[in-house]
Amino acid sequence: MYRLFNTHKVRRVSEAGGLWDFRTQTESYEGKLAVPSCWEIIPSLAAYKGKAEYRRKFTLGGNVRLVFKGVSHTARVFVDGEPVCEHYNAYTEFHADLSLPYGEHEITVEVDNSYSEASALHVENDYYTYGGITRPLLIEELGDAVINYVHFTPKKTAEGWSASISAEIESKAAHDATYTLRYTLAGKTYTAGNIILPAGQTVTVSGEYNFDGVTPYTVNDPRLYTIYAELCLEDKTVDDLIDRVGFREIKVEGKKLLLNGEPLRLMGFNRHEDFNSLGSSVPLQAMMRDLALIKETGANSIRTCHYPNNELFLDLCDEMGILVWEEAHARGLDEKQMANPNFLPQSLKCIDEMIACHYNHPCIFCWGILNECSSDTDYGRSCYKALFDRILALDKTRPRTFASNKHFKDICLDLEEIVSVNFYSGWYDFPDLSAADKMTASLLQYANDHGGGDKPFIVSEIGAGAIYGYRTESACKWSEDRQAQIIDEQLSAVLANEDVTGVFIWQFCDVRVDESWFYGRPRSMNNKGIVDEYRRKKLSFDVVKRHFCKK
Ligand code: ADA
Repeated sequence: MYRLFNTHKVRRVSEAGGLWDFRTQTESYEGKLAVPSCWEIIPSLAAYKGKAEYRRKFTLGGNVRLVFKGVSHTARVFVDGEPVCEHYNAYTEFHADLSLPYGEHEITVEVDNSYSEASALHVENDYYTYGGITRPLLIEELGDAVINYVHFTPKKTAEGWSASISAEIESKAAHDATYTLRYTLAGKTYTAGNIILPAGQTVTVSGEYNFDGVTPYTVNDPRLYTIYAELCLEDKTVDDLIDRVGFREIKVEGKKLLLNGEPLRLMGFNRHEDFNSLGSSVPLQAMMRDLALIKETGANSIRTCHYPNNELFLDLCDEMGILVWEEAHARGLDEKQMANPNFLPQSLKCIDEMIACHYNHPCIFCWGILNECSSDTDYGRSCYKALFDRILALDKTRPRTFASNKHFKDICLDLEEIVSVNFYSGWYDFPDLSAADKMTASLLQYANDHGGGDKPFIVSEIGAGAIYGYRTESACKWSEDRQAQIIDEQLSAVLANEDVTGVFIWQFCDVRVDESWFYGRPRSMNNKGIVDEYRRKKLSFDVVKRHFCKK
């Protein structure tokens, strides 16, 4: 399952999941492997870093699109031995378009999860880069023309709602043709007019449309509408695309973050895609488990630290009215790592792919970049600016932010619409400012004086570690008792400050980290979850619930 709804009626789409032939480059393992999954589910591959190859034969023909929802972290795709595409980054979708004679064809996917100079974003880190075809793989049968995407931008008007809708249409034909594009939404059909599509070209079509009698999307009533786009030749629908949208506007007004004019107070968690022995290939039922627990705490928001998430998870957040800070991939890169010549191109491509595919999700309220990277240096600032500029070029409707740990040395707060800071008073104690209330006030003051004034201020990470099951009267560090105490003090201080627009606890669940992080990461895990990797609640779970549910 790749979405909570069918994305096509006319275009034939099949999931190329199931068992593929699989072998590692070192030949330490040869056999079958499930797609999607992480190869770490095979005991002997639990710590495998390297290349592996997937192979499977399919009977195909005509214009075919292979859609990879996520391969971790580098993929090279071959059909009948011929290279057809390659892609870097585990967390964004890519596709390969083929024109094949009908018959049996062999698809080979070479996957690499090792670290090297070629990989600027997947590096040794405080989360684990798993290996494999970790998200769904689709085979789509195309006609002569394809709707690549439909982007829906709702706008509040005096009468109700309007929206601009833009669609990208790609020709797969050797001849020019003229099509009609139409949208059906909320029981009405809108014709976007005739589209002249030159052979082999791609065109973008935009228009403004009014919608009356629609219900807005809010946290308490997350009303979703299906938009059905059809590309027609004469009166025959030759391609289509189904997506879901919400009538909602996100605005920043001084320190307020507004959803349809109503101020938001975000209370939530940082959540890595990591479900104990399944790794980053988290199935729907496990996503539901996480969201049920998150909802139980009274949280209303999730930060997808530190990369774009599986679209199925975003569909669930849309349905549940859980607001999402989605983030382009990067964590804790210093200036030297940001100077890797692959860093900027890989970061820009991640932003392009993230926004192209996730633009319509009403749950996404902001785009984040470059968590705790080098926002205290001139070169670092030039990178932040380049990435923020790219986001603005692709989406003018959502605020932009980044989670900073540079505190009183940050020189990038003027580049964003929301100021976000990470600190761990009581865990990673800071000299003189160990108390969360003093730290919050000082960081607010610094933001006001350094380009971040009159903007929403989010505490994007705060928390402490605890080993599940370790409880002791001494409440020493790593005990659940101490984690509960620290988070209690942190949330009391942060939520008492009216200038704080939101708080995200670090983190929802314990996750695996690279072994080079073992020092300070017992079990080679990041143990700051309020549940462990098996989603077993720690003492801090009820502390968070008490704060988040406080009226
Ligand atoms: C940082 C970082 C997180 C995690 C956290 C921690 O704030 O953004 O990814 O590493 O620290 O657990 O220390």
